[in-house]
Amino acid sequence: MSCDVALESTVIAHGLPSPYNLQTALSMEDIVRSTGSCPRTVGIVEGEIIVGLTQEQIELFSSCNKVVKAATSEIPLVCALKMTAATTVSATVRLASQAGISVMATGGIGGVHRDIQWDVSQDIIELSRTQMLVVSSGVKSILDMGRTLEFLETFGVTVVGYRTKCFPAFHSRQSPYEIPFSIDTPEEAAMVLAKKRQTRIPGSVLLVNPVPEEDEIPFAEVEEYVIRASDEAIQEGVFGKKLTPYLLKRLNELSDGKTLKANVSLLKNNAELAGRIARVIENGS
Ligand code: PSU
Ligand code: MN
Repeated sequence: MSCDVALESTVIAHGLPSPYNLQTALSMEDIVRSTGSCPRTVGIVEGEIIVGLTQEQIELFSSCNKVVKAATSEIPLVCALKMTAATTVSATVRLASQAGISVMATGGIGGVHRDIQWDVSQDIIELSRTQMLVVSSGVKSILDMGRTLEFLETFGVTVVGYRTKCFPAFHSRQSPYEIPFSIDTPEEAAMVLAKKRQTRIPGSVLLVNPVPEEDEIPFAEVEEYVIRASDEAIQEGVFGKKLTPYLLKRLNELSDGKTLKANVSLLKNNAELAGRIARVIENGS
């Protein structure tokens, strides 16, 4: 088994502002390397699927405003039309799995949005059908966490906390939601994935790893920003693919950069844990 760790490119192209996007993407790769694993950032360049973007390609994703955002369902379209697309968690999980990779690191997965309009991310559907271990800091705080957790349950995604029994809320370590199961080591994480494979249960293991303490923002504070930003999105008629990038940008402005700092910190922390888990898997758990 390879000790590759897949990384997504939507967070580079549409999630983080420049120059933090490029810096973070490259540091995540370095951190994965420092654990002895091999980073493979996934993206689609002029219609070609790349599992392991070069530094130049990562630079392109972080600076070019023609990069579209592709979920799994859009992979055939952007390939046929020879477009350049950043892959979301759903597309990354699918493409990385097809390339034989079993571990991925991201910030937060998509889920059920809070607004009145029905908006549920393909991430959950993909996690229900592709076997992968995905390290994230929960779901994005801009989402409806309760409903997202119910959706994860309905779709049979195995959710487990890393040294926590509280479902982390991305920018915060705490939330009102509990997780019944938690593990403490990369070895246990690898074992959970191995058991999911042995029992032939489709879908992923979502390992939720709270943001490092020094960079967390209290839950109630983030809630305030999210409520305000969501109201503004409704007023300005922002929805669909543009909603997540819009809200992340507004949160950063409202929090005076604190949400960005937390976002970068948790991405690096997740890359490290994913790298350590991939090493354990490679060594044959
Ligand atoms: N979390 C972040 N920033 C992001 C994303 C998640 O902090 O940019 C991206 C991921 O790629 C995720 C996607 O898969 O947002 C979900 O988008 P949507 O809600 O449109 O499905
Ligand atoms: Mn959506």
